[in-house]
Amino acid sequence: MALYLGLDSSTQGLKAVLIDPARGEFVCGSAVHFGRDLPSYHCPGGVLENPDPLVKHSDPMLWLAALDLVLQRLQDAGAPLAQVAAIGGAGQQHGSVYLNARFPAIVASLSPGLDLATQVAPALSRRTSPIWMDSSTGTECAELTCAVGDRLQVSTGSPAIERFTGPQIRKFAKNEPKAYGDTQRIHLVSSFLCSVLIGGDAPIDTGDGAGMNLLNLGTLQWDGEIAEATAPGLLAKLPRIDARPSVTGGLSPYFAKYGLSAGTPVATWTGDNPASLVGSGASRDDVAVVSLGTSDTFFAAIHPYRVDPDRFGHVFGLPSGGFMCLTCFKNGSLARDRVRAEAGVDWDFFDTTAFEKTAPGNDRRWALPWFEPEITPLVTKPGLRANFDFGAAAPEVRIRAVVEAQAMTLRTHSLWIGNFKTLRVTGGASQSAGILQTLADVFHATVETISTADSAALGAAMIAANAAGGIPYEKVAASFCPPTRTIFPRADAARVYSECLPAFRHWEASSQL
Ligand code: XUL
Repeated sequence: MALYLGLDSSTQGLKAVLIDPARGEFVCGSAVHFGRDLPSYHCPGGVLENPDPLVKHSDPMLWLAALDLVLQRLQDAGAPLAQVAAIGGAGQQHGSVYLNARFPAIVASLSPGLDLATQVAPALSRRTSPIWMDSSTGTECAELTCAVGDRLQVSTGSPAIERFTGPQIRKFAKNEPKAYGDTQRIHLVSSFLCSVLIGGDAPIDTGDGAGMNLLNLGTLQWDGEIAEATAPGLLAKLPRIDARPSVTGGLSPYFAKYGLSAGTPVATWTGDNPASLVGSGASRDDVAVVSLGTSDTFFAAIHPYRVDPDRFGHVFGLPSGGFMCLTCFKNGSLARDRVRAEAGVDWDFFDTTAFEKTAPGNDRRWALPWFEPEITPLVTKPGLRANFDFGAAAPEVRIRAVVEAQAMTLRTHSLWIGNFKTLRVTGGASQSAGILQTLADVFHATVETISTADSAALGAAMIAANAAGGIPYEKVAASFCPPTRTIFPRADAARVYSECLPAFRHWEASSQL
């Protein structure tokens, strides 16, 4: 029996799923929550505290501690890890790990008697990792735009973006030149964890690599001119590119302590969004995915290659071939949770009761929960925006105002990707009946969910099955991603939203400052 293990190192935790493609069955899964399970790293929500709301870093050793713990949990639960035929993985996008000259020797000789974090810590040339939530590189983005011009977006799929790795590296090289000089290798979260698994230097795939403002999507290689404009000597510090995830190495003997076999093929890791597209069974270009996690993202496979005229969205490589477009919203599940908690209600109320007690359109009361500086649209001064007295309103009015506004902002900023008749909704909030119906009505589209909300971990397992087992994506998707729920748009509600969209867009634009 050949089983495939998929891992997803996301913002708030690490998830694992084990699948059996021959039987079309999920075997088991496990998860680690960074804040609850590893409190000694002081990263509740996956982020270190910082007085500057624009700076968001995490501790890369936390991700390694979580890798040890999730494998330990799988072993303790009796998961048949000896039957794992290959491992795949996904990581939160854009986050970067800075490593010194000792990294290759350290990962090549990991001792099973010690944990990963203790052994790998001396290989860091920068103790913390900027992650995708960081918006502190406005100056560096302006400098890169000035140096490279419009070619940056045309060649890399995105204009200079604050959270993207290139501007982050530029800021580090400018502010800490000595530590930058000591850095021999800069990995993404995905390629860092993959390197530790194989005990070597893993490549970066084009799905995650395109989130760096450094990869030329025409050649599928690093763009030397852009790399040099970003930071001196950067090209030599970047791993190689794997144009399409393939088997990149064998599992380090360190992991035999969890019952996995040394030498098990490991596929090149990718970003959580490209993996999620694969794991949602949406590699076709007539289906878009709405992923409702720490970030809310809207993405779809695209043909032919095109970039966002409004300069918010991105183009990434797609692990199953070709390209995908994506628009990302920073205030996703954490913002919804804060609105729920401040309204003093439970999730049943948020997901269902609030929508039974109010009507679609909410009398045009909208609220955008920009508690953190927002990415789409660009908002640097955080704070909730509402066009009514939010604090004085009933919980159900506040909740509908937030859910409808989030659905309308998703619609507004995804139009460049296309007008889709089918949306696959994934991520934690895909369990919410109120959110699903609102998305169906606002997009005037059929909304589908699949059996797992962990589509990135599933996608990672599917990538491993394809890369190592040669199993076609369509075949695994047919077993693991059929729709389990279908929600249809309601004509009356869809009309209400179509009528208020122009006014909403006007209000959203005027609320950015
Ligand atoms: C995508 C993005 C986020 C992260 C975290 O561009 O920044 O979705 O991948 O999930």
